[in-house]
Amino acid sequence: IRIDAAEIRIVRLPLLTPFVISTGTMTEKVFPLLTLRGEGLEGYGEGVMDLWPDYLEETQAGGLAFLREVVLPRILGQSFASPAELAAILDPWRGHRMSKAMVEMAFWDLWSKALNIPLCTALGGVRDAVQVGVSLGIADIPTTLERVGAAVDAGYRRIKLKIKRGHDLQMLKAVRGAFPDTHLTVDANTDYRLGDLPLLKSMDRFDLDYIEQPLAFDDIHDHATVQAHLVTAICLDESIRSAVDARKALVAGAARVVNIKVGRVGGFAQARAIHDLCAAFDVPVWCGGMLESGIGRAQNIHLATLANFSKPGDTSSASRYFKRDIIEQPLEAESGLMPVPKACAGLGVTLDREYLGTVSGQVEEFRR
Ligand code: OSB
Ligand code: MG
Repeated sequence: IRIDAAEIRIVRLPLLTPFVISTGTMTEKVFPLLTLRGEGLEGYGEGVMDLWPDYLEETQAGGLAFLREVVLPRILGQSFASPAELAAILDPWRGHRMSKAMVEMAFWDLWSKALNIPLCTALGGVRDAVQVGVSLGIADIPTTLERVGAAVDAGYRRIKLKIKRGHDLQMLKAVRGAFPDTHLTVDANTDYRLGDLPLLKSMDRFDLDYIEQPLAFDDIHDHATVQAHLVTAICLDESIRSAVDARKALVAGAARVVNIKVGRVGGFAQARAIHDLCAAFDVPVWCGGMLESGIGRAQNIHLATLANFSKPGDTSSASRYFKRDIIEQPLEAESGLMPVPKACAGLGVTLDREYLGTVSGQVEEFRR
């Protein structure tokens, strides 16, 4: 496939309700969308980097400079027979996994469209719908109880509660008390320290499926120490950027569950390598999310069709976050199952160009 042209646009989607996590509050989703053109087709890749380094280090400014000045000049006008051939251009460069993922994912979309097969088929997926839960932002206890009830009634398969220091045990006591049989998890987005071990241990009594990323974004070692003292599984998110990270974490016993975000780890090949490695360790994985638009959500859903995605992921209905999406197909879950979009080959979704135009800022075109 020859890559003839590329486009990068910045998209701003207002969120229906502010999303609060331990590191901050999001009121709108601002993300870069990459289009690769070739063979008369288009492939899309949504970037998950934020404006500022508040989840991981990568920023939109840095990542997009890397794409504009380093990656695009090396791939425009070039032909690649497979995603692996394209990855060889990206591999030598340090970090920038989120921007690398944009290119790699857009090429997988283009490649599977050229083969006229769904992306999940190209990836080796085994199911037509994926299990999903919800991720609930930090709120007061009555609001949280109401949100949990609504999500349980809607059929979601697990409820993930965002926590931070000072907003944990009381809230968990209230939610577990009201919902004794619901699959519950918590996500601290790195807010705790090794010294919080007694507090983390006291979460064992809430029968959580796992505690997601309690410690620092770049830590594996201290998570292993904490995991050794807990009955509850630790799930790593921020700390796993590659299959090498995953190997170190699993060998060290730092996690018994892994959250895979394709946009965080550099693309589908790396996501699949982490998935396969976890399967070899008998560690279940699930597909995380970054409040993506329909393009990013479609990427996540296709990935989650791989066999070892045995726990419900975060790709809940788009209508929970946005009044209107930039794609034409509604990505809505039913009874906790999100169908794999297949309106066309590849990602299986089409852009709502009219709406996309109204929510796009800067649009840059690149050709050789
Ligand atoms: O840690 O999983 C996370 C959203 C933004 C940044 C980090 C995280 C999240 C979520 C959102 O939990 C899940 C979703 O996309 O619905
Ligand atoms: Mg997380």
